[in-house]
Amino acid sequence: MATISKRSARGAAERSASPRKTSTRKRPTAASKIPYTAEELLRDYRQMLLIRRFEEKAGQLYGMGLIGGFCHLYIGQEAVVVGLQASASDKDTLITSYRDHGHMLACGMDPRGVMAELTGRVGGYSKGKGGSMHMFSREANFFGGHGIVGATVPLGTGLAFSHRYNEDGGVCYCYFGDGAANQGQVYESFNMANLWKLPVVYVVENNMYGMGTSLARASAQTELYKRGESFGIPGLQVNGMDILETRHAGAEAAAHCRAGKGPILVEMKTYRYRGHSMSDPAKYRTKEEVSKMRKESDPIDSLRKVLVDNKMADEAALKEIDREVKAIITEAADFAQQSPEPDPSELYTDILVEA
Ligand SMILES: Cc1ncc(C[n+]2csc(CCOP(=O)(O)OP(=O)(O)O)c2C)c(N)n1
Ligand SMILES: [Mg+2]
Repeated sequence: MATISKRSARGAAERSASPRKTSTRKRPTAASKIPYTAEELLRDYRQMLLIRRFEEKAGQLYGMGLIGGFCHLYIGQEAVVVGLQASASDKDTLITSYRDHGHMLACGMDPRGVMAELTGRVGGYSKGKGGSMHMFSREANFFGGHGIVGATVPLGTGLAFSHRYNEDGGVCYCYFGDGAANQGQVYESFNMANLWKLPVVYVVENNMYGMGTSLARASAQTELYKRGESFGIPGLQVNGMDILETRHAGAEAAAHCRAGKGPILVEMKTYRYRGHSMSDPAKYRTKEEVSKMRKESDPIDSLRKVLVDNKMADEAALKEIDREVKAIITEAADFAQQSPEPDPSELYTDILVEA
């Protein structure tokens, strides 16, 4: 099987002489030494590209007035969820915020159902009644899609409790943002999670901004991977723009939880290229900042280079993947426009009315 490069025998001896313990630390950037097969990395490439093209299409449909309400795009952050999902099992659960389209696709949800929900059509995951921030799939173990900032942390901790209580071997991947990281409910959850040794990977997607406020302006402590320390939760800081790093961190985090060691906190340093939502005037950062990130750190371009440089795929094979992904997205967009709008009688179904 093709690998990027093999770890040296000397390196292996050194590692076994000093056994690694999981503690709060920055992950060293040693991506080129991590072996993955061409098959694994091509899967990552395809997944990241699927998310990128899906989001670009959603942005277009929003611009055409076919998607209403809020729409938060994940463009730039693709390596985070794709790398972590590489270690997930079919028993594991995932919960995230409103910036959720990429997570749904990475969980294996159908792009047609997600896109049709965005356009408010019956073929959508919530029959066109939920929209971007309110989707769910029991089959894919995707538990939303939540508009309330920070709420995914106690909810995800509850999912982890159910894994432990039911002894089903599952792990919950619980995502939240750098802005959410300052909420009190996050720390109440951390306390319980480590007290009860719950199998939860807390993933803080640090994209440097909460709406228009930078992390530095909002946080007294900006090294978010350290936020679990006072509860005894180990933390990892990871380059979330590099799929090799996110994959490796995902494997380590999943192994930690599956070994019964309780929660782990993974800070993914990442970046969103688009605004907070489609209506963001983006006055809080410069165009140069965005274009520098796109040019120097794009996760898809970087992986493409790794694949070509290491002869794991040629340009023709990558072009074929681009073509396949484009066809899937075109089909999803067609489906989302052709699916009918919900019947007005649907206003009275799937809702809880308290007398
Ligand atoms: C409890 C709550 N407070 C405020 C808001 C408004 N709000 C929506 S998104 C957001 C920023 C959150 O930023 P972050 O957690 O960094 O996530 P990102 O949008 O960067 O993915 C805020 C304040 C909300 N939805 N819920
Ligand atoms: Mg943020």
